Amino acid sequence: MPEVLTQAQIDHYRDQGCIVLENQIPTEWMDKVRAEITRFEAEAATLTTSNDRLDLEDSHTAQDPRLRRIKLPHTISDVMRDLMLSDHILAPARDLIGPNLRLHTSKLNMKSAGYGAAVEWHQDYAFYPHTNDDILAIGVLIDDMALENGPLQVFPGSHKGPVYDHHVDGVFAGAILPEANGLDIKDAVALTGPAGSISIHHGRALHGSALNTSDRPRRILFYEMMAADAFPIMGSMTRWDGIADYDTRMLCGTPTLTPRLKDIPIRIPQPQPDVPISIYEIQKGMKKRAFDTISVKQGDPT
Ligand SMILES: O=C(O)CCC(=O)C(=O)O
Repeated sequence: MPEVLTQAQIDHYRDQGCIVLENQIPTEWMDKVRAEITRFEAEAATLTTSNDRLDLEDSHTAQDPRLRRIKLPHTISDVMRDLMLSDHILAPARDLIGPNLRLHTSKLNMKSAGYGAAVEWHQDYAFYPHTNDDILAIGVLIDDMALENGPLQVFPGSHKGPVYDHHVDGVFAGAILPEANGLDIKDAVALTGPAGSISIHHGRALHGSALNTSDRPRRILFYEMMAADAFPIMGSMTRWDGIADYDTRMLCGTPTLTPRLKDIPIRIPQPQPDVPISIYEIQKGMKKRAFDTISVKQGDPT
């Protein structure tokens, strides 16, 4: 029996590779998360370059601080760790990929009003291929998400298709151009909804997001996780410091030493570019970018 999702929601996710669940996170939680963001923004104002906690926009200056990502927030914020471990996040994940869950990573992507960076089209699975694809990302919508402030966009059904070649000139660039792969951007849907909603996208779903051209922020707190029996394939960008460290990332359930294998397409994200490990830096390897002008249609939020 599912814990929180209806069978219709589970079927929708399995068919589309994405779903928005509106108003999942109580206001008290959202207030605490926003207070934490304010704390990190104050820290960003003291920096001139990105560090291992905070990733700054290229246009960041001390006078005009511009934070684009809080890295691994669950390791530097008790609030964001506790939210990650709560049933608000884990119960829907368990309904979709089972009781034994391991964290892959967390990040809080900020698109500030008027300039927030685009994220080019990619599949998370292209960055971290595993032995099976019971892999998903839960996004906590910190702000109301509409077409103009750069919501996540997904090609529905793409999680059942190929793993696209995210290389440029033989080097992993962490992105693809939809039109060069026979995809029409008009088919993408935007995962919009009120603050406090969560989005869920499948690890193989092709997704990206445009610049924030609005006068309000767009912030999403992502928790990316997988079934505990999905093990990284050699060459995956998954951090691996041995099994003991790996098992500290268990979110719930029990770990295993027996990977489950699924017959799915795999492409190794190697060789890596000689840049910091950040999707924004890796995607600079693209010679052409998709997110200059784009129109999207509203996704089905059910
Ligand atoms: O923040 C976004 O809109 C997209 C984030 C994403 O896909 C990523 O960081 O891998």
